[in-house]
Amino acid sequence: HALESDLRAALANGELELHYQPIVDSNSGTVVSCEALLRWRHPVSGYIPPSEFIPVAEDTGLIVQLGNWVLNEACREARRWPQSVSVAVNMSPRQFSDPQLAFHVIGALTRSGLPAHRLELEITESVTLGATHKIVETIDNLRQLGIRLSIDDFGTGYSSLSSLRNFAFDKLKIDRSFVSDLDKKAESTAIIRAIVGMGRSIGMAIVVEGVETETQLTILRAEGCDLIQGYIFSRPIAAPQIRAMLAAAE
Ligand code: G
Ligand code: G
Ligand code: MN
Ligand code: NA
Repeated sequence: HALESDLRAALANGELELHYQPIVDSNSGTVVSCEALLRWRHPVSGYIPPSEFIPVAEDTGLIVQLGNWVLNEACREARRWPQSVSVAVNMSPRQFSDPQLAFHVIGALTRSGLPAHRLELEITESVTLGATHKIVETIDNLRQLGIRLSIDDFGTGYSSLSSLRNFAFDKLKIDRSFVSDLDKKAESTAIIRAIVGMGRSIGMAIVVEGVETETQLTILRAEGCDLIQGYIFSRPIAAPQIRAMLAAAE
């Protein structure tokens, strides 16, 4: 694959960057965490979205190296934020087949000095689906260290009910597809209400992604959604900007 060698070069040449999007307490407006999102500026092709290169990285196995870079970079950045703010890192299924995963995560925490409770790992059902005994054990070990676990894109089929039975998640992130028609379809509100009720009853905090309008925010607050992520507060922004935003809010 042509992108594969370019991606290797990108890792070596520092073409990759993490941007961060705040996740905000829906009542107080306080930023509680920021999600790290990969950005790649290719020297010839320009911006390449993660939806294009993450699958290539997964297919070629490069995701392990890439994922470790993300872990290290995200922890190092978060160490500079106020202590009340955590960092959320997206994890690919392939990273969980790496027997060294726990070792890499602990390494990123140790090198950065970030306490474990300020690192959240976001996983989709594709991680939990074929989960072997070994993967379940790895996830348990990570949680015992104090690392938080979120189930991402909940409701899409990549993350759904069966995962909740076998894994203890701290947070449930409702996929943004449920938000876009919130002000038009009563069904969407009913679905969100049901997810919030279920999440609550098994002790998970609820994050809603993709919130763009005041109307959506008002409905979500009324439904008891704790945490909001979306353009209404901020798009994903570069590290210096997120640092400034967090410092200004302190
Ligand atoms: O910002 P947005 O278009 O940027 O992100 C698109 C998708 O790429 C998201 O679904 C997200 O989960 C995925 N993604 C972004 N950064 C990372 C990363 O560091 N690791 C993995 N595995 N996926 C990522
Ligand atoms: O990992 P995940 O699929 O959850 O990544 C979040 C994705 O959602 C990223 O691509 C991010 O840029 C995108 N996103 C975050 N907030 C909004 C929003 O308010 N509207 C839209 N359309 N996309 C968003
Ligand atoms: Mn995510
Ligand atoms: Na998502």
